[in-house]
Amino acid sequence: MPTTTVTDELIAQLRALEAQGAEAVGAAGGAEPLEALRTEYLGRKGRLTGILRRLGELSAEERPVVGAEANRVKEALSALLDERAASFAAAADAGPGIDLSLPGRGRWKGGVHPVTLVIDEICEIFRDLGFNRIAGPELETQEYNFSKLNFPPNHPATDMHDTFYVTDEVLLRTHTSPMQARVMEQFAPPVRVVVPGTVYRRDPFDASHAPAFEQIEGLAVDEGITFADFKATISTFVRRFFGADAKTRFRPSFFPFTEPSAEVDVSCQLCGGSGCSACKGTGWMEIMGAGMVHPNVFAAAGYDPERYTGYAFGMGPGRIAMQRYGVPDIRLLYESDVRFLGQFT
Ligand code: 2U9
Repeated sequence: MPTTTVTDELIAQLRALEAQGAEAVGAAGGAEPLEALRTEYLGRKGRLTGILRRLGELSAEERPVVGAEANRVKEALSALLDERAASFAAAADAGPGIDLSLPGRGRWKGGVHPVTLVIDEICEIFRDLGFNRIAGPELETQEYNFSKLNFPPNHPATDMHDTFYVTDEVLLRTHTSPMQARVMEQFAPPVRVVVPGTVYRRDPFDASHAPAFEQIEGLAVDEGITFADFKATISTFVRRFFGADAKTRFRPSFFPFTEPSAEVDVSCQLCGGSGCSACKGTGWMEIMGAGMVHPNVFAAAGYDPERYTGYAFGMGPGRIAMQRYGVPDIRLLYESDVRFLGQFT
């Protein structure tokens, strides 16, 4: 059996020191404990020096062998200590109070606003029914917003209390209908368009009113379009949007730009029509106003009212989004609170 020499013993001790030192450096929690390790292992009174005290027991031939190994271990540990110290220094430069053990932050993912979701879905259904999606200007003239749509000159909607005027003639559109008048002036029938967009009214900002909100209007004009076409198109839309079991109800109404006019209800999505608090016990939810385009509106746009007929409708996608997603206060739609909006991603 080979006898263990002092040389073997010292080299074994140096290698054990290297392994322990490497492990301790890896486990160090910060710059200060790291510097304490440097002193403990490589300092003047440190553990490496402790091992080298026994060099005197070696012969002149053996001493350089152990000395060379001691230098290698010293350089290896020194490099590990320097490397780790540099990484602590870089973290400290990045800012105070950084806790490297914290898990990474989740990345915020943008979502689609619930009103945009509803607008896109409605426009896609009407696209399948042959309607083009268009947009128009938010600044409009009194003429296109009111006069060309058969509003009488002193209609209450034209009042300063109801409409944001920029000048006597220019205003923030109160509905998307002016764009439909512009479409009729530009294109000969047949016309089928849906116009989503933001509209403005001087309403107080409360749980059920907003001074700016979204609207989608539709217009179909051709020879021979009847009220039956209108009812069939809207009933098809209702079944596609609200579900195959949804029922549609048409009630007489009045708008300056349509004659006859109607309001459209859909059977309540919560109670199925039996009556609940959401539909105030009626079993129905109002979703749109509509009607056959008034002959005066055709005449103002340059369409022959004797030749062409058509229907138009308007709805509020914000209100529909509130019904669909159970949003109790319209202000939630416009406050850009990511805790609310994040639910729609
Ligand atoms: C032209 C001719 C007729 C569009 C119509 C309504 C009835 C209507 C409201 C629903 C809720 C607006 O968002 S809302 O506040 N709209 O009741 N809109 S008929 O009629 C037109 C439009 C353009 C040239």
